[in-house]
Amino acid sequence: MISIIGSGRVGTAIAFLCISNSLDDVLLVNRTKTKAIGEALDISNAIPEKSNVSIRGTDDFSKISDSDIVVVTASTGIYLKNRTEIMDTQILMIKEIAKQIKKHCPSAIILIVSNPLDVLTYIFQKETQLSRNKVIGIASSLDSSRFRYLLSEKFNVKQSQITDAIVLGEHGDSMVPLFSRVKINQKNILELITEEEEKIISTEVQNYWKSLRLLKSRSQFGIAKHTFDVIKSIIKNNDLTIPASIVLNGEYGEKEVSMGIPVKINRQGIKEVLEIKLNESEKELLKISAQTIRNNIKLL
Ligand code: 2OP
Repeated sequence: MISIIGSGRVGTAIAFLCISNSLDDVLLVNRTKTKAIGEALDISNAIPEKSNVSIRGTDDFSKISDSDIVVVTASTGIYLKNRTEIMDTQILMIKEIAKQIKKHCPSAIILIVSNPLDVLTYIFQKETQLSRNKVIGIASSLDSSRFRYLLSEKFNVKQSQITDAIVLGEHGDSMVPLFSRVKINQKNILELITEEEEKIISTEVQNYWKSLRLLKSRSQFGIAKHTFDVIKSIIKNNDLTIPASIVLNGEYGEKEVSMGIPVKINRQGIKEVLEIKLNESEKELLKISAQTIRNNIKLL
């Protein structure tokens, strides 16, 4: 069973994908019980005819006890300028959720989607003391999609013509799009782009979510699909290599922080942390990103 904490736009979009693809039973958990039940009633109608999956809504945490996977999408409010704006209340919330998960389903794999993503992933792992391989923050794969999209627009090519566009580090202003690896039609992008253009694209990737705020209020489908892909890889035990946030233990020279780095995911959660080659300026930017997240953790 997949439990989804929070049945707002993101939680329900993830639930819809899981149910319409018959992945597994889903439980929506929300503070407002009627909202969870209502969303479940709606999404129930997307169950394929011959499928055995079901979806229910509740405000009762004890019902998550059979979960193999718990996805945390809950939010205590709206932030407009920065994902750390409502950090204090988000921290209180994640600590409460951590307590409930520890009590009811301590062997589940946990996917953190709420913001500030890296700080919450770190706090959750520290609070629960679950294996770091079972606490995965989903965001850098979304940021990587945005990077790929923006490059495809700039170079007027299809997204499929762009490979190895990866974003690492914080899901925030210090995120690090890695230009050195990107290829457009097999050709290294560094032969096609100036440093000035790199800076512009980096800023656009960082600010992508703000455009969504402006144009449609909240991001929803992109993050839902990336989270669904991770759930699917865990349930089907198919290796998936993406950048995701994990508490680091010396990888990339970092400790006492969670941030987006390339990982391999399967039924065990994070099966492997991958250390890829970065150039000197990327290493430097990643260090700054890790420090930015650590500074936020220290503020608590
Ligand atoms: C996003 O990047 C707001 O973190 C959310 O879309």
